[in-house]
Amino acid sequence: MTTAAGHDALAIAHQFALVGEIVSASPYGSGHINDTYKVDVKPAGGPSRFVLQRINHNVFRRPDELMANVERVCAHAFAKLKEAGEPDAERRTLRLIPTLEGKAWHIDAAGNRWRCYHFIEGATGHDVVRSPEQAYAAAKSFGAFQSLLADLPGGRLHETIPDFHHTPFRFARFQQALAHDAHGRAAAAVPEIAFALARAHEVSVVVEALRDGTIPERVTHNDTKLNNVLLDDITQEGVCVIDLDTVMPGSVLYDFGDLVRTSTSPAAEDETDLAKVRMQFPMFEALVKGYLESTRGFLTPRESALLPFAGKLITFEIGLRFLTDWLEGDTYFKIKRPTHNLDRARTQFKLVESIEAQLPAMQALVARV
Ligand code: ADP
Ligand code: GN1
Ligand code: MG
Repeated sequence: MTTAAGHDALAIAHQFALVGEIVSASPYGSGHINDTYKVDVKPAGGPSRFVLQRINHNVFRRPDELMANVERVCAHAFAKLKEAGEPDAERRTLRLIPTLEGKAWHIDAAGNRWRCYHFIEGATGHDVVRSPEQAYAAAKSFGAFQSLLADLPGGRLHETIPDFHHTPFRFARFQQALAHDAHGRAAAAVPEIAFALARAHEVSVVVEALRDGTIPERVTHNDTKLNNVLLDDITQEGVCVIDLDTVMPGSVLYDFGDLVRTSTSPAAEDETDLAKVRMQFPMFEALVKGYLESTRGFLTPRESALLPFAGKLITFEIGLRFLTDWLEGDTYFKIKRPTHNLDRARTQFKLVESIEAQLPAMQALVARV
């Protein structure tokens, strides 16, 4: 079967070393970047579901380097969990299924890169946070993930998207898009553009701290939105961090910042009723608690002090990226309606406002704990 995206995922699934009869491959999940399919296999004694993904090579220009990173990260995380005697290690980290040729990824006739993972059963990625327990679990999991990768052997990981969280570069790109206004859309986003321009002076804080060495570079996830960690369906505990495409050198502030963006508001990322969008303090408290629990061993005082600001910065940065994509004609993020990217930008900026209003209280909380 060929999907709307034009790929015969079922045929591709047959390129992987799956035990049993492959019965279907259907679109799955709500990611904005890759094409994800759930593959069902008629059990022949083994696992019966898998995740098949086509890497979006317009976004990830060097997919082979990306897969080399993913292979290293998965192998290291799994080995460490096993070594630590984790009984549920098979569910706690992504594991690649090799191709029939024994490779970690498959290249199809059109040059697309495909990979296949074990399906993490009994756990779900949530688009919207429902309870402080979920926020706590997500932050604890991403912190534990950073901790697990702190001793990754084999040298620096590839930068799968160079300057991914370089907020000043993101800002410059936005200014370029605005100057060109190639699709005549700027007129429809006057307040959002003014909002962005008014915050130019804050965009350099984290990249400058990295540059002058006041905070360290670490191996970070860089895309820690809530739905990139699967939570146990029964206990709500964090089970497995997924979406490893952007695992690369970065700052822990990028990871904590995106947790604030995606795990404190009761509204979806693309909510159009802005009255529903706000930073809920109990969720932030839960994030801080969970995150510090798993990172206390290595986090520096300067990193801790910047956690609240990181929430504001990364929410602003992603809002800026949505607004830029809107101005550039929706070439990057998948959209489901014409104003989707503009709606997403508005939601992010509303959340930035809410964070700004509570920043002193957020900083006081972090200083206290
Ligand atoms: P994207 O980069 O497009 O966000 P993801 O890697 O996050 O792609 O995958 C998209 C969705 O597929 C996830 O949000 C999650 O719901 C689901 N998913 C991905 N990998 C697995 C897995 N190994 N087991 C179960 N579900 C998965
Ligand atoms: C994308 O892949 P996904 O959907 O988890 C994006 C993130 C954004 C996010 C916004 C590689 O994440 O940077 O923060 O959308 N990933 C990439 O929802 O650009
Ligand atoms: Mg994802």
